Amino acid sequence: MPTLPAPLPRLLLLLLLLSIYSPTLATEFLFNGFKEAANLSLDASALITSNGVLQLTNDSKRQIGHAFLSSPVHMLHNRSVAASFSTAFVFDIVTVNGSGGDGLAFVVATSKTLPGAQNGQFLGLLSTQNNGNISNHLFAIEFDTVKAIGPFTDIDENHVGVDVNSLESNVSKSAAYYADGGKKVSVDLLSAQPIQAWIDYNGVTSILNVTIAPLPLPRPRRPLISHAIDLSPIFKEYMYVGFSAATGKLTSYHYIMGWSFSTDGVASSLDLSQLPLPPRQKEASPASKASILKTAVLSSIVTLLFIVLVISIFMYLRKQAKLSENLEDWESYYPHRFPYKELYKATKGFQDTELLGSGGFGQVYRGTLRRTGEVVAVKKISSNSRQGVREFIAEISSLGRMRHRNLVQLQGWCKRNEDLLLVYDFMPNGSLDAFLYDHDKSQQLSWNHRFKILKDIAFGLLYLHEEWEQVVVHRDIKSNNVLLDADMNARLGDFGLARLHEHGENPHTTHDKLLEVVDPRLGGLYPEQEIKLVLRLGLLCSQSIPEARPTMSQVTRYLDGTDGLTDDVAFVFSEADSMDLASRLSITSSWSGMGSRSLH
Ligand SMILES: *[C@@H]1O[C@H](CO)[C@@H](O)[C@H](O)[C@H]1NC(C)=O
Ligand SMILES: *[C@@H]1O[C@H](CO)[C@@H](O)[C@H](O)[C@H]1NC(C)=O
Ligand SMILES: *[C@@H]1O[C@H](CO)[C@@H](O)[C@H](O)[C@H]1NC(C)=O
Ligand SMILES: *[C@@H]1O[C@H](CO)[C@@H](O)[C@H](O)[C@H]1NC(C)=O
Ligand SMILES: *[C@@H]1O[C@H](CO)[C@@H](O)[C@H](O)[C@H]1NC(C)=O
Ligand SMILES: *[C@@H]1O[C@H](CO)[C@@H](O)[C@H](O)[C@H]1NC(C)=O
Ligand SMILES: *[C@H]1O[C@@H](CO)[C@H](O)[C@@H](O)[C@@H]1NC(C)=O
Repeated sequence: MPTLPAPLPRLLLLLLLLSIYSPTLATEFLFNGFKEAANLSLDASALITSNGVLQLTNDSKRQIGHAFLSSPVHMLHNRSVAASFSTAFVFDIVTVNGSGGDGLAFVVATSKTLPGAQNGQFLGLLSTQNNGNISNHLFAIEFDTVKAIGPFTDIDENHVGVDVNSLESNVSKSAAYYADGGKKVSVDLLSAQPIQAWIDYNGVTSILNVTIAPLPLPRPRRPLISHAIDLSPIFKEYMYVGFSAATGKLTSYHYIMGWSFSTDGVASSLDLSQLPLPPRQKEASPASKASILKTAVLSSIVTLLFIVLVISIFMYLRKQAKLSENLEDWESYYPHRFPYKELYKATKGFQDTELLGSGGFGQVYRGTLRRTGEVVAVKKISSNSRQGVREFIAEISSLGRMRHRNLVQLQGWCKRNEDLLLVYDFMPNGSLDAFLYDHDKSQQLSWNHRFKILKDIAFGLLYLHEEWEQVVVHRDIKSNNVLLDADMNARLGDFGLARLHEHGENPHTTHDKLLEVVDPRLGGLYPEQEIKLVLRLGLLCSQSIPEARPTMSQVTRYLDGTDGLTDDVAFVFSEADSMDLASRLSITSSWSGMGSRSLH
């Protein structure tokens, strides 16, 4: 019987034993994106996006996201010595809502779910219950974007730390890398730019190195953290490797785009060109939509305010330009000139509400002078002829010196482009025509009043014709040029304007409407002698030949009874005139005649 050679079963046994204790226990993997990685265990808010990005948290508050390699990794050799390991990964922290929180960590732990772990500053790793307990067997490299202040303390709100069983880091450094020249360059974890991290541990020398650099920089030679630490008491034989992230009151999206790991030498380099990009604002949450809306509304308001401001400035400048004085040289030589701005303000911008009336020469506005509070009447004359304005102003400014109780006092003048503005004392009782033709008011006007008004006007004309230093011809005496002051004294207005009108057509020199010879509204209540006097005087002043008319001093003497006007006075009328005698007897035409006496 042949027998099997003895060495064969022993060899088989040896091969079997070798296969059990062989170094095939080493783990090595490379994920350039997580599209095909069915080997990750995701927990809580963690998910893989459609394009293969591992999203640990979204930007909702108080979340935890865990992602661990499904199968455990052998981390302790000979049941006592921590295995060397090397890992590299690319992460991206994207903050939508303002300041980000809380952070993410690379974790080596005994559990894939880390039960009881808290969000916020605990990063989904530990809790107040077990923080610092040596039975945790937890190792983590934290990338922390919030500065914790109790129950453990962080150095700042942008750091990398080494954690053993506790969030109180054994060592932590502000996020940075060493450039080749040795210069330390800080890295903003919340920059929303992808950052690569390298973690290397040598189980023989017990040196742990942590290095970071923003993409696409190559691995810096000098690590940010190089720390001697024996992980043998921390690790158990089999551990889970993966990531944890959490949000608190502050939030961020925490993304991992690629991950390489090895317990057998240096981890393979990630192929940066293959890494998926995290979704940008495309996946905007309702919250961020709200903030985009808020920004839009805010910027609209700011834009609107800006436009309003620009328009206001424009309007202001335009108004200033409108009100600015543009004086011709000669204007400043003449006295009694008002600035246009003052009159513009006094009349509220020549508003219709301030319009007192309009007549042949232009509109009259009520105005209140800001300086004195005095009420004035501003006559706005739109002169259609520029020539003669200077001469007119020369005359007008001298009229400003006239003072007579039966003249409406001229306070001053202002020239504005084509417009001439004359400022007069305000006459509270308005013009005589209103009294004559307004039925209610005419009742108040007794014969005595009327006779007094006649005498007042006669004295006003006497002053213009004979008492003032130069002869001023009115030429437009009519009831709407006779104004009544507060005490019902009659005052003559518009004197001196006739010259201005020589250049243009006088649109309203009317011979107003014929009155009955005696106004029936007087109801027969008048002294016959006075009526006769006035009628005769009217006829006298209307005679065709000016020389035959009485002078104003004679007229006033007749009126106040100093001279008697006899019944047998002879009138000189042309044939045409005599046909129209009735109209000459009206009071208005008698005033017109009075005004024309000194034409010769
Ligand atoms: C993932 O799981 C599959 C099937 O279980 C296995 O073939 C593959 O090696 C695993 N990959 C890693 C990296 O563990
Ligand atoms: C974030 O994830 C959590 C957990 O999956 C979910 O309840 C929440 O609605 C998500 N928030 C947003 C804004 O997507
Ligand atoms: C994000 O901001 C919005 C608007 O300020 C707020 O309503 C929402 O709660 C914030 N979300 C988080 C997770 O902080
Ligand atoms: C494990 O123990 C054996 C025997 O004691 C030793 O030869 C070997 O080097 C150890 N391995 C490690 C990784 O320490
Ligand atoms: C540490 O955790 C263990 C296991 O949960 C527990 O029995 C022990 O009391 C804890 N120690 C402290 C100091 O909390
Ligand atoms: C850690 O960094 C130091 C300094 O650059 C280096 O000498 C050492 O080899 C590194 N160790 C590992 C495990 O990468
Ligand atoms: C971190 O290292 C571990 C293992 O060496 C120690 O047990 C801890 O006390 C230490 N923690 C800190 C905060 O230094």
